[in-house]
Amino acid sequence: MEPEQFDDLNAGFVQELFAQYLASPEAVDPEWRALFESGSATLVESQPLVRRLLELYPHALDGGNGAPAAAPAPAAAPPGELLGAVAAGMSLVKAHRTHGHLAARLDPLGSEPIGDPALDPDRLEPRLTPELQQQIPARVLRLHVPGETLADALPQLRETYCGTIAYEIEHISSHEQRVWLRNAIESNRYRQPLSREEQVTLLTRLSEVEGFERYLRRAFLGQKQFSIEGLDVMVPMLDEAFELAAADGAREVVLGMAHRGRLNVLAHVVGRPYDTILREFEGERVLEAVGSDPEGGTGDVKYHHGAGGVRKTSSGDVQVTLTSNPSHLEYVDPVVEGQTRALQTDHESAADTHDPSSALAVLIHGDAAFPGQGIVAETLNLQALVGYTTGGTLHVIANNQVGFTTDPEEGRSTRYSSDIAKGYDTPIVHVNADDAEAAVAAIRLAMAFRARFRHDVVVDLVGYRRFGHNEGDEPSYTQPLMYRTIESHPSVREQYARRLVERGVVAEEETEELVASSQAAMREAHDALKATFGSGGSAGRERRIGRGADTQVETAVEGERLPALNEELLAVPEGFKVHPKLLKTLERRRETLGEEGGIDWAQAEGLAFASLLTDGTPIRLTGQDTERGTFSHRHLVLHDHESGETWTPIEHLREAVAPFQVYNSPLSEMAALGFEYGYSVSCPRALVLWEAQFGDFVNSAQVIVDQFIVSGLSKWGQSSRLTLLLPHGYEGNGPEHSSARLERFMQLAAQENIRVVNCSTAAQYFHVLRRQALHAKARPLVLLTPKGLLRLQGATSRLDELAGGSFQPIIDDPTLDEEAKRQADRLVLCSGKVYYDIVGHEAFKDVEGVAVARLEQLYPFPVGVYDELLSRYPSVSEVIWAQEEPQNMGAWRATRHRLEEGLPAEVELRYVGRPWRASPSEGYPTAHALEQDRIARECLGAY
Ligand SMILES: Cc1ncc(C[n+]2csc(CCOP(=O)(O)OP(=O)(O)O)c2C)c(N)n1
Repeated sequence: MEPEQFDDLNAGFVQELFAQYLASPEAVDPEWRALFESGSATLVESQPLVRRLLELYPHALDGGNGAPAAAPAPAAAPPGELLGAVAAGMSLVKAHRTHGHLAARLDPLGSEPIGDPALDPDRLEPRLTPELQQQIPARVLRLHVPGETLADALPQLRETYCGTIAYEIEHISSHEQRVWLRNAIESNRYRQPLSREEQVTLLTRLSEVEGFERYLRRAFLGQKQFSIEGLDVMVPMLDEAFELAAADGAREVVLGMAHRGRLNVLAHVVGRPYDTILREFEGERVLEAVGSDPEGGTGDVKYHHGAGGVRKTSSGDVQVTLTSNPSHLEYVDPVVEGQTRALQTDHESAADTHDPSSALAVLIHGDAAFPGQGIVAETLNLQALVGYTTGGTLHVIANNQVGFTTDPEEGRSTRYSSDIAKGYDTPIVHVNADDAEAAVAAIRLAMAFRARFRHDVVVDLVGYRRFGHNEGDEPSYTQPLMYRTIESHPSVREQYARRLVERGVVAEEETEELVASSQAAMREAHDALKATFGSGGSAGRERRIGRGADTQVETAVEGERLPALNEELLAVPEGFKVHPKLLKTLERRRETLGEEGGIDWAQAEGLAFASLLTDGTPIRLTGQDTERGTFSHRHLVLHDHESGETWTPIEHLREAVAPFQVYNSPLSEMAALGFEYGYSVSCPRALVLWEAQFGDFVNSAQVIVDQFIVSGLSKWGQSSRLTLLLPHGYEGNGPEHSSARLERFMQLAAQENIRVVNCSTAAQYFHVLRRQALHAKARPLVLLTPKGLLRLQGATSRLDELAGGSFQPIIDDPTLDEEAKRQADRLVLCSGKVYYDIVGHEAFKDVEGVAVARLEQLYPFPVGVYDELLSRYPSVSEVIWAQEEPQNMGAWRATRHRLEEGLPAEVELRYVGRPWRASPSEGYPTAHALEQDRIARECLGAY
């Protein structure tokens, strides 16, 4: 019942009931009790209404039935005043829950919290004097902190909400979650005192963390280590999180983080041996990498490398993966999510099942990067989407209150670094990094919330940065006051040691020994490592990037399988009503298997997918509007025309032995692509495809392309068979819907890091998809896909072209016989849709001596097949490279040397295409048509 409805009721009656409720909540009918209790928050907001009730019935509570005589009042306040006081008390409770964080002691460096007047009982109306507070029963306020009256409870409430932990939970739209959180927070369920053993373990861990950093700093003066100091407690927090994740059923944890504290996390959380880390400081790995091996990977700096390790927990072993990441802050976030999702998914059966408890994603963010980088918001937006959820990510903001040299006031428009997460219904726990036990408690609450609601949660760990941004920086140039404070500020280890000594848990000398032994462990590992120097080295060599001729991949699918699969792809349950217009289109997919052919792109794609699923390749396809297809061609997911129910035939193949996932993605490129990259890395045998709405939009994900997809192999030895479907082609739709920026991928292609394909028939598409899934060597594939060609009759194929044959890197001119080829004077080579513009031109039929071939695989350039092609054309005097992109774009500049290399000296190589342009294409359809016409005529020599 809404509070507004009070007006419609007999207010006197309500008031009487309320008085009864105050005296003894159980005495009131449950329905009314529920009303008062649910109204407790709204009552606070509607104090004027309570006041109005009192104005209307000033004496209603004076004596008689239901007078609040049972209130434990030392000197009972007049009932009217008490009612107002209860409302004010509720206000106070609500203020603590909502704004308590403003008064919390979160800053280890001691800055004063700003506080909030709503937290002050003296500033409420009526003023909540201690006497009044004593008359307000705590349970009426629905408090979970201990105490009989508000007077008893208020200090606890303050300590709970305004101590070294603070909470932001009241923005959450789920009532259930808010109630759960209030209860968990106020009852201190996750903030119980640590046992002696736990306290000693915590101190030991802090000693190891500090010892590690100190040793490195002394041994490798000035080398970058991006010390964790000031946020040391992050390591025991992660320990706790992994322990709790394991207890919740996790067998995998995927961790993403930037430079800050990474080495410490590698050593202590992932379990990378000290000597491996020390070796990198000694420069060993670098020397080997640079060596004499031209095909070696480039490697990466030590604080970008990923690593894996097995952690023992009391609930069993957990595989921990720290994901490799580039310098670009936060871009690893969606990658981690994709990896985690892949690990949570069962790829061994056709049913697409996903168990969020089986793997945990943990993201550690910088306090400047979290609000500053848009990829964070894109990633947060994935959390509850059915195709993307990982059952809640644990976010920890490693908040050292500075970003390089930038102060928070310069770096964000919000009070907290974490504020953006509030928009995603995420609870936020702020904690002072100098209170080690509180930090562990924050993790306990966060992990319990994740386990209960499978939802993201943020822990904002507020600490400081003991040194400069890196070890070469002098921080007091830019933050002089802060660093004056930090200079004399004891470490969290020192503070906790003192606390434990005071509590009598450990002796002073023991705390010293803990530090000494952690330093000794480092020294021992270092000495042992040094002893190996000059002995030929025990370290393994850097990886070589595997190269060599493409192995042949069998992609044909024998006779009967495709028609059978085709039938299944058209099957819907009894009574399911496909849209009548669509039904006609789909039914044509039966006829196309006949002699006449006509298998188009979408049908070829469906058959490629279906055949792979029945052979055991898991498939995941995502992108904006991908279920239907931007160009309304795919229709993998059907919608009942009357009920709106959906049916996805490809998910129901009788003989499928691997799952198929298809999801419309959110309107994101960066996070959406990063997610799929991560998925493909963690499940390398799956065919993972991401489709851009138009190819142009892939540059919204440029960092993922540059920093992960094309260079991950070279930097980190990380391979993937991720496939990018990028609609590309000049069809007069203007500068933005024409180009997938092929030139970018061509520029980024080297050392066989990726494959770039622009195929021109449905059968080629079928074979290249299957090749991509089945190829022994996993590499990302950039596949330019068509728009107009999706339905062009000339680009369709016959069943026998799918059932036989394989992907052709070059398609020779199909209109000429061998003799005509021998006689040809000019060979035009092009790629993709422009082929149809050239051979479809009105002048084509009258042209003689011109052959038109298609380069279907742009990278790796098919050197041998190109040589064979040229050998069939001994008479050509010129070879034309034709493209519809401008000369500074498309494949020309990255392919030219390959084309020239194969040509005899007397044969000229000529460019035909758009001239150098700042923008990919004309804005006006007429101008476009003129350009296409010119390109075709120039190729054909028909002016
Ligand atoms: C996308 C991106 N832009 C700029 C940088 C350069 N950079 C490296 S660290 C840093 C400051 C990061 O501050 P914060 O997120 O608070 O993390 P901290 O270093 O303080 O732990 C900047 C700007 C970067 N690495 N990535």
